[in-house]
Amino acid sequence: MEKYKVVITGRVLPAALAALETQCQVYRWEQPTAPTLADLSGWLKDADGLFVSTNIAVNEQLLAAAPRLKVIAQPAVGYDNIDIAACTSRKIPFGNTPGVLVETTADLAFGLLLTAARRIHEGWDWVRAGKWQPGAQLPYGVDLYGKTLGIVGMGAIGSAVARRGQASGMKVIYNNRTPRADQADLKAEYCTFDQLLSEADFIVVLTPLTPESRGMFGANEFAKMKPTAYFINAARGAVVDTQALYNALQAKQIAYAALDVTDPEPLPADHPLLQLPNILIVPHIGSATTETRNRMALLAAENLLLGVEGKPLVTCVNTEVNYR
Ligand code: 8YV
Repeated sequence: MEKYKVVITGRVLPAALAALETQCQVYRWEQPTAPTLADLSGWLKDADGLFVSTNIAVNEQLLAAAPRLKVIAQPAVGYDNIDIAACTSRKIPFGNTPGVLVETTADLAFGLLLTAARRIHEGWDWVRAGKWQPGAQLPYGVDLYGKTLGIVGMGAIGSAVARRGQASGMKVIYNNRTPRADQADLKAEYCTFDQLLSEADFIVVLTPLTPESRGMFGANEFAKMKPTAYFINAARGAVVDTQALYNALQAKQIAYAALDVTDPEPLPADHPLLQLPNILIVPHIGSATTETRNRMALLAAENLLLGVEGKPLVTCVNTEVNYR
């Protein structure tokens, strides 16, 4: 029996690769930089499946180069790089990996908040630099207890961050496209975006990147925040106007930022954000634990294998074209 042909856009964890290779002929981009469409088009022309392990734009142009494509899978919950409408009009189901990364990503988002608030990273730098001397004092951090945590984007990860905030004695408010009736047990209060901006001591952004959310944090929004506000972004860099964030931090219009995601990514080593004293940045590691990355890769591989066979994907975004 002829094997299904699958294109993988970059690195993939061994267990997922092994799963794919049981039933598929795999063509994998092995260079460290992301492939261009031209790099992949020779393989795409007779590919049955596309496994997007390195972030590339999946758009009409790419789909046109892949006339046989039956499924696309990506080991991530976010899919702002995928033109879902284009996939749907070609009747290609797209599978992401929600669920399996929720607690891990919430840990990182809340970890960033706690690290910034208590200056854990600065303390470590300080000790290592030999500054822990009699009489010397690292500048104080701020308490979480009794403060207001404002969550923008109350999906599964937002709810998991809310639980962490409540365990630390914080009041939780949130803004979402629609109030979440199922969040009653969390005792998180729905509020308008403007109210959240002006009332929260810590703002955690977990909203997906969409045309509506792109640049939703700009100069006007930072101006509405408290001068003591901490701004944490674990969503996508482009939800924020980077220049406006830089200006707000430099002018001390807000107190601190902690970012897992930036625009651009990767952040160049000479980027102005890195010169600021009141910022903490980590390199998009929200889901980056061994256990979670394995779960994500295996779920994406499962979706891919189901899709090439014309069977329903486990986690499909455009459910209207999922196989039945
Ligand atoms: C991914 C993420 O691992 O799931 C997401 O949307 O941002 C991360 O968990 C990252 O996009 C790399 O695939």
